Amino acid sequence: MLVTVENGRAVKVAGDPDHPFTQGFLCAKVNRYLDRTYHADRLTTPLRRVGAKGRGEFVAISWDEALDTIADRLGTVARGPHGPQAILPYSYAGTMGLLQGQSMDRRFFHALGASKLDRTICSTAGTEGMRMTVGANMGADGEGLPQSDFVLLWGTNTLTSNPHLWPFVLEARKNGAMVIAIDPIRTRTAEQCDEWIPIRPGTDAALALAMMHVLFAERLHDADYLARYTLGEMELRARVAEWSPQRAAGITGIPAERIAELGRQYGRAKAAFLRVNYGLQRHFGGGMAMRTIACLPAVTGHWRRPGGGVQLSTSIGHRFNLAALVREDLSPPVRTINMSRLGEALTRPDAGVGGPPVQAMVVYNSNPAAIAPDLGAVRRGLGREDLFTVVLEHFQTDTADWADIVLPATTQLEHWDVHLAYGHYQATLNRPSIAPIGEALPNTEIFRRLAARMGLDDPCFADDDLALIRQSLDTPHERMKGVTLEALLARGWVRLNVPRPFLPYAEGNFPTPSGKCEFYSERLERMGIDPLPTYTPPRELPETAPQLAARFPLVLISSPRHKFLNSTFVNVKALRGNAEPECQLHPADAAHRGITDGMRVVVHNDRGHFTAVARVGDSVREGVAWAPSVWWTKLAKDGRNANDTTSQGVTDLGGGATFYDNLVEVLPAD
Ligand SMILES: Nc1nc2c(c(=O)[nH]1)N[C@H]1C(S)=C(S)[C@@H](COP(=O)(O)OP(=O)(O)OC[C@H]3O[C@@H](n4cnc5c(=O)[nH]c(N)nc54)[C@H](O)[C@@H]3O)O[C@H]1N2
Ligand SMILES: Nc1nc2c(c(=O)[nH]1)N[C@H]1C(S)=C(S)[C@@H](COP(=O)(O)OP(=O)(O)OC[C@H]3O[C@@H](n4cnc5c(=O)[nH]c(N)nc54)[C@H](O)[C@@H]3O)O[C@H]1N2
Ligand SMILES: [Mo]
Repeated sequence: MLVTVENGRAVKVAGDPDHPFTQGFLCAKVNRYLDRTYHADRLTTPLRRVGAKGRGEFVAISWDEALDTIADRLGTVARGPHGPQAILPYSYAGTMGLLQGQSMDRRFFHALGASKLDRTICSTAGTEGMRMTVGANMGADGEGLPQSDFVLLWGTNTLTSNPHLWPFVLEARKNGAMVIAIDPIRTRTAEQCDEWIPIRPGTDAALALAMMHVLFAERLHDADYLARYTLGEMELRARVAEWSPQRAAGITGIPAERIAELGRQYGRAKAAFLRVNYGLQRHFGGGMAMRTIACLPAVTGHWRRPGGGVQLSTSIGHRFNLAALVREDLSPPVRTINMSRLGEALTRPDAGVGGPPVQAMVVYNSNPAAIAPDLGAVRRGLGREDLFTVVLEHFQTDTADWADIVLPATTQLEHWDVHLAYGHYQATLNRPSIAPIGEALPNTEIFRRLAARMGLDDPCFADDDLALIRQSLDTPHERMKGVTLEALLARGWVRLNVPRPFLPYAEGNFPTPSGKCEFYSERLERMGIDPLPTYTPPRELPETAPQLAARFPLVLISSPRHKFLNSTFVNVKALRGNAEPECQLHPADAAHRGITDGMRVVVHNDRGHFTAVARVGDSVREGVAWAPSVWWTKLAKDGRNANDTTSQGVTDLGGGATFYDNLVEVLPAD
């Protein structure tokens, strides 16, 4: 992102035309980054709560008073009967910068002996799925996509959540590739594809198994690649023999003919690109689904060629020295709390979390009162009078309303950072372009000052932000060769030391225990999980939970609204417009509930409810409802959002959140 500054004020943000992947344009949201940075509601001073919890009534205080209050209270908790593990950090994706998201903050909590947080809310199921099959969450290079002859956009709303990939998709299509979307929703992406395959939610593994059935049955496999670079071919063949297209049709809702043809199209292609994204792993069987899909390119040998393979992420390709940043060695052995079960951790510590109750929580880069599942439980927890809550924020969010102390943080225009990428192989420097707004401070500086206040005297707390950047780059890893501060300062980004396009598994080299693509996984076997690819159904589908489905027959998917970034940008008027929370329904589902387009509806299940405006059309599969998310609850008429209905259940692998494994009923609000 290039920022133009005049007299100390940023006046324009634009994409960098020289960047090989983002190619000179910004997404719909970040285009409005100035509206957000200079928003009249930016927090400019520390605040102390004066009203009841959750009311959002605060007065301005000085940094000294704020930091003294926090140090005093955290110190009291740490020295108390439950010890420092009663303190919980809570952070995720508000910024994904390594400095502002995982450096001083982690050092601070580690040295304090606070509980650790398992950051599962987005990607751990898929990450583990990839790890079990190919060894790491590192896949095909999007810059090779133009050379692909068959593109499957599988559980990804590319035009919304990954728009920079789109020009590469268009180039592949210009070169003759067919582009197909596999999604329960006809998203704006699916609309632009050659075909939309409306799959039943959470059933992707069944589709992938049947595709492999066809590949072997019709001899479309690459025998040489299989022999050299894979483990468990015979076992896989036996497994997929059970998965005829007819069987998968009954599960996925896709006609058997279409499944068989998809297997053939895939097998005849020379370099099929599977862009899988995180949508399809937000179901109970998400880890196994990802693992199963990741087997496909090894069956056909597509990893050999540019444009071939599967991409869930490129993040593990980046090898910053995270160990030096987070300094886990400073931490004593402590318990870990799964962030996807925050409601339970705050309200029912004995019910599974174990260890002492959470008495203090420090939230930064996250808005759990909007984005965490089962918001009813989360709000009950945040409302506890005995819980001390600190929130570092740009804005008075849903979560900040529950805080005891709110601290104003800087935005990306105001601080230093470095970033890995999860869709390409360039490392990025974020340099500040303007002075902080008001009294805002970078997260790094806030934790540095807190560490000093609390007497944490390890020399690492004296590192300034540039020192942190140098430490993050100080690594002997081959792929980071050339990624230096000097090179980053010169251009803003540096391509990792990998060929273009990068073909990570062209000649095997899978970072698994066996060094091969593991169709058969001993690691899974040891975990008591099926060692072979299989279909693990969602928890909430009519066939798995018939009694629940009788009362709540629709699967609710609450994936991002085009102009929101999770809960970021929701308060930017230029992006929200006059919109209200919506719920899209298939005409057949709407008709027999007496729902018409524009009608106010209640979406509910046993966990909770929220209201929305109904949108009726055939852009969702029958039996599926779509609530574009993630709304600030305080900007909705009823003070709720889709996460009032989502569950704290976690995935088969990685303990991930299951936002889309969610049965609901939708009724007219009246
Ligand atoms: N504009 C915008 N961009 C974003 C974000 C944002 O909030 N807004 N968030 C960022 C973040 S943190 C992330 S993790 C990514 C998320 O972006 P993606 O990884 O693309 O994930 P989702 O948007 O959750 O879901 C993608 C698609 O999967 C579909 N889907 C849901 N369940 C299933 C299923 O069982 N099978 C299949 N085949 N499809 C399914 C959904 O309908 C949706 O269209 O985007 C990033 N980019
Ligand atoms: N129903 C439903 N729930 C979801 C999702 C969904 O699709 N549907 N998506 C899930 C996913 S994939 C993710 S990743 C999570 C994301 O959820 P979160 O991790 O909470 O991410 P955001 O909502 O984008 O940002 C949270 C806050 O971080 C603040 N922030 C940004 N930069 C900084 C900074 O430098 N310092 C400080 N102190 N604060 C900063 C922003 O102002 C924002 O209010 O939500 C999950 N929840
Ligand atoms: Mo995410």
